[in-house]
Amino acid sequence: MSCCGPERDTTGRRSEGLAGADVRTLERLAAAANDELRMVGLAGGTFLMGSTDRFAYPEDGEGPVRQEWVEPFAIAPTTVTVAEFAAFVLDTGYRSEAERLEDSLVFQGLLPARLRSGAPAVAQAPWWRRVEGACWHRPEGPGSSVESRGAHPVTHVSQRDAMAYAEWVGARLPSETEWEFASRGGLEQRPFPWGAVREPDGVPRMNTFPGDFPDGPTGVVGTVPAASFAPNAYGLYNTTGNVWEWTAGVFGDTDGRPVLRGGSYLCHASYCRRYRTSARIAATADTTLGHAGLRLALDVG
Ligand SMILES: [Ca+2]
Repeated sequence: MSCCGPERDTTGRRSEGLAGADVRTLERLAAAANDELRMVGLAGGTFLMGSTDRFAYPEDGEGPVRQEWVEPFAIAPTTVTVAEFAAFVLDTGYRSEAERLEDSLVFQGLLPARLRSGAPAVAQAPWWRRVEGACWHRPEGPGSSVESRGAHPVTHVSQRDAMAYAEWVGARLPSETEWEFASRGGLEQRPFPWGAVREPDGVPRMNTFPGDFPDGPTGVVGTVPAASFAPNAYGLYNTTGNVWEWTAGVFGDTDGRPVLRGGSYLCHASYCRRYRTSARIAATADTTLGHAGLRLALDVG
């Protein structure tokens, strides 16, 4: 288990549904969502995938560096937003995995004290709490709301939820190779989508954890709008930081769990350097997390 990706414990859960959702808020968000599929077309080609530099985690399978080929494809400039996911759910009645299984994993620093004390910690990553009722429209559990977060990435979606959304749209998840090709933005063997330096001129280029992880944040912790910060040279926003992104890839030859890429608002230089173009984690397809969402891809030609 990775520090960033605890997984679902699936013993004895029932399903419930959209009960308790603030449907009017979701309708308002959905009405404001983009209803056209925005995609960036990429020509594909060869590139050097992976990393063995000093930032890389060999145990994650970031290396070896190898030449890979990608066919032309298209990928979304941003992750899917809360508003876009709301449109999907209202159109289809889709019940997300976190709603069916009745809980999801939330970073403890986002929880009010009354919820934090009652939410079990994940053994190997105790800053993650299993919160009953947490889901994409209640990201911090009962009493929380996405009212002001329509433009933020949807979170608490499993890979299955991500695939269901993609199917509704007529798109798909990117392969891991496509994701990395797109995140690198044409740069060769650079850890960040903009280059070699994490914060050029001391200015943050992505949404990561501010201050000391996990208990000493010096700023706001959590998602920011999906189109925050400058995009990379291909026009993609927030591939690194903000939320992890489900891909269609699997972690390894003997580990069939799906791969997530890009790191999140919980990454921090002092603790977890997985906010890089080559970083990867795995989680079971039914895992839902408060720092994981999705980005769509599409075949072209
Ligand atoms: Ca990301």
